[in-house]
Amino acid sequence: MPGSGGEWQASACILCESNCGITVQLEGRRFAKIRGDKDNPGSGGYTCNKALRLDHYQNGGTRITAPLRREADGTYTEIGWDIAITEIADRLRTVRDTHGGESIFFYGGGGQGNHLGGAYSGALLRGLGGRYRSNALAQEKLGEAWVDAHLTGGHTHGDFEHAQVSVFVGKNPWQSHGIPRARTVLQNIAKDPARTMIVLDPVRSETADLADIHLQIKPGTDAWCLAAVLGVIVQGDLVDHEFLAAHTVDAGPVLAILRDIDIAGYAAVSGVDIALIRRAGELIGTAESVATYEDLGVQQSPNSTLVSYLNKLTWLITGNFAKRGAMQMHSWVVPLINYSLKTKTTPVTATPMPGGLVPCNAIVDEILTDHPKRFRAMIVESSNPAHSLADSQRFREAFDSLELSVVIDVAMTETARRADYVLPAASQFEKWEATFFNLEFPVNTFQLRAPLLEPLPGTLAEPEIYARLIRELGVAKPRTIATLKAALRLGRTAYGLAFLTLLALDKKAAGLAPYLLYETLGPTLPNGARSAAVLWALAQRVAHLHPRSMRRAGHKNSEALFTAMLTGRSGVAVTADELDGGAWAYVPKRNRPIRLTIEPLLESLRDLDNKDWAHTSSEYPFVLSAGERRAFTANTIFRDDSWRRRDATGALRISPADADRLGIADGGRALITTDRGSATATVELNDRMQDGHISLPNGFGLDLPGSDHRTGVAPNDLTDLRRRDPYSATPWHKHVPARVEPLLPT
Ligand SMILES: Nc1nc2c(c(=O)[nH]1)N[C@H]1C(S)=C(S)[C@@H](COP(=O)(O)OP(=O)(O)OC[C@H]3O[C@@H](n4cnc5c(=O)[nH]c(N)nc54)[C@H](O)[C@@H]3O)O[C@H]1N2
Ligand SMILES: Nc1nc2c(c(=O)[nH]1)N[C@H]1C(S)=C(S)[C@@H](COP(=O)(O)OP(=O)(O)OC[C@H]3O[C@@H](n4cnc5c(=O)[nH]c(N)nc54)[C@H](O)[C@@H]3O)O[C@H]1N2
Ligand code: SF4
Ligand SMILES: [Mo]
Repeated sequence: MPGSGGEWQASACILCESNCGITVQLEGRRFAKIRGDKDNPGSGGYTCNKALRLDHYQNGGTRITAPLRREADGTYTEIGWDIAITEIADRLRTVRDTHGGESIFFYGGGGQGNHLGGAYSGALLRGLGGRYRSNALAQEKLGEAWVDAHLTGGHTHGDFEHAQVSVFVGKNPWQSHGIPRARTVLQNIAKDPARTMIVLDPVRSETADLADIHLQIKPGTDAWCLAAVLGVIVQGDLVDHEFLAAHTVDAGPVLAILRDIDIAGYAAVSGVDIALIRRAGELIGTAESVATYEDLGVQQSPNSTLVSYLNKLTWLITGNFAKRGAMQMHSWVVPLINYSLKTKTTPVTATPMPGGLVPCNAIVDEILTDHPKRFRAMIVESSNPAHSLADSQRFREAFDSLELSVVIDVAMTETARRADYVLPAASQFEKWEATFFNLEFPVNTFQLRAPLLEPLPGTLAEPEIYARLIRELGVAKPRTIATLKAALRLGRTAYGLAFLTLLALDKKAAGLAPYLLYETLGPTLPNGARSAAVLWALAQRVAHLHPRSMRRAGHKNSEALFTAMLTGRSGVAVTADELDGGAWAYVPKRNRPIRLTIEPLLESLRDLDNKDWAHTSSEYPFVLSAGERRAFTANTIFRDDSWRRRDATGALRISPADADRLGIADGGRALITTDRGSATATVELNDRMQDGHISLPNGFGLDLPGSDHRTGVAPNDLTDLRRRDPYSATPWHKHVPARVEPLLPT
């Protein structure tokens, strides 16, 4: 019985994509004790400092416990679920009938710990005839996804456990993780004299402290620095010609440009000693194995898609793919991004949608316009775009202008506070939950988490919320459901056949598949695990695409895998592969051989000679990184400031020399101004920062109920929608021109 306390129960941390396994001992509804779960096949007992604070998520913030409707005067009225579902369905129907289903836009579908509900959201959107959706990946990973689609045809992940050379490009895994057991892995690399770590970061991050080579570039100059590193590899002929001949085509034009790179000139632009760049290039070019990880430091900075391409070229031209210690591809339980090369565009501004997602920086202009195809309604789930998207002011204007807005969340967030309807979700520890951050190789794991507690009265799990809306909209034929139920009574084999026949005959039913599973298979699953119904189809998908890897992980067929997922409380291995060569099985046919030339990006590479790397001015002389991961940040998942043990105010970090010049003391207050807004922060003198570079943490500046002041700065009060990448429209959150002025103590 959930919530009764006493025994240790398996679950997972929901604060970052590593989703380390935890076990929890309850006292009533409180998390009395939390430990790493040694039985978790992904994390093996590891956690970082943050997992132990999870009670502040479950019990710290103020929950919503009834559906809310916004009235004309801006106040909210609690309404019952039946009324909420009827009214929302009515209004969605009106928008659809007046403007078409494509004017209904879905945002979110999961955060760092909860994707199971999102698996059902697509059924609602497609049931309404909607086509456009997005989430936070569309402000970080779209450039990388576009490059991946051209090169290996899918997501790659480094084997840092074994890599001889590990390279972190704009990534601080000591704080942000992203690789299993990150701190242990980093310390092992640092301890081992035979292994090397290279870090590209303008800040001397905690990861840089452990590195052998810290390429401490000027912010925003990664493209020049990586081009110089590639120049060293090509000009020193450290290229793996055998790999190129066997597995790639079109290397010629790439190598030709790199042969002509002005290494000294580019090193000078990046502000890094040329000797260090040479050493980095030589190490990468001669190592047994190289693994790299690029993240927000470059993906939310100038030239991000080009940098992604250059990063991938470093390991491709040196043959560091599909072997032990190198870059690997992996299975997916369900892909989070679409790696098709056919990029659709948004309806109003015709912005390309790599990965199939509407780029976050395009959303405002898809709403705030009189274009007939504009988005008119928005459903937001498990996300807080009024806080997390660039230029919050503009986003709020856009959101407020919608004909209908619905937010599904556990708390009254910055986004919920402006929605027409707010629907209260059960927390991630009160329902069946999972993430699809299953990105590992050679063993890829998945964990279906059982609820630890009964849902707070008045709340519902997302799959049930979507099901109620779909039922009310009446978009599924009752006969379809009756047929599937009848087939299921004959057994799962008959059910599977009936399902396949249905999908083949009825295109509309295919879009509703998760909902149909929920209504038919769902109620037959043990322990109320109705939300897990969709896993049955996902297990079939794994069995269909990767039968050998699935069997190697110990599952003889899809039913066995489904049962293992349902019953393996600490998680299960889904696929297992050979470290050497196994990853090729995941490269789509169209990407074999790998075509190395991406013409527009080569054009951008050629252009670097003429390009200005600086975006500052006399008015805004600093580069602000708005949203740094620190020891006590976790997006906006905790809505309770007391969870933090340090950096309680979310300090502005600045170099001691800059602070001295400005006359600001440690602990003093400063005014930060950008072309989009200004904010005040407490200042921390920090010798990790180079002169001219300042940083603010992510996740601060929340509007909490019952409090009339914010703690720290909401970073997107300062960021600009228009500063974005030309290919993927990803924002420059890490590169905001800014001014800093001292404030007198008040
Ligand atoms: N503690 C904690 N961990 C988290 C999260 C959290 O909120 N808190 N969030 C999770 C999420 S959603 C994500 S996406 C990941 C992100 O993980 P990371 O990308 O590692 O996080 P950041 O700290 O935003 O940025 C990484 C580094 O980029 C550097 N940087 C800034 N400008 C530049 C530049 O111009 N070039 C280069 N090369 N580097 C630059 C910063 O100094 C910083 O060290 O973290 C996840 N993990
Ligand atoms: N300036 C700047 N902006 C950034 C970044 C940056 O570095 N700088 N980082 C960007 C990145 S990488 C990311 S990933 C985004 C993150 O930003 P968002 O995608 O907006 O996600 P979170 O802040 O993680 O918010 C998660 C939401 O889910 C809610 N929630 C928690 N549990 C549940 C549940 O069980 N059900 C439901 N329905 N809701 C739940 C929480 O209350 C919260 O509102 O921010 C981006 N924005
Ligand atoms: S690494 Fe991420 S998932 Fe693991 S305990 Fe820390 S915050 Fe939680
Ligand atoms: Mo993220």
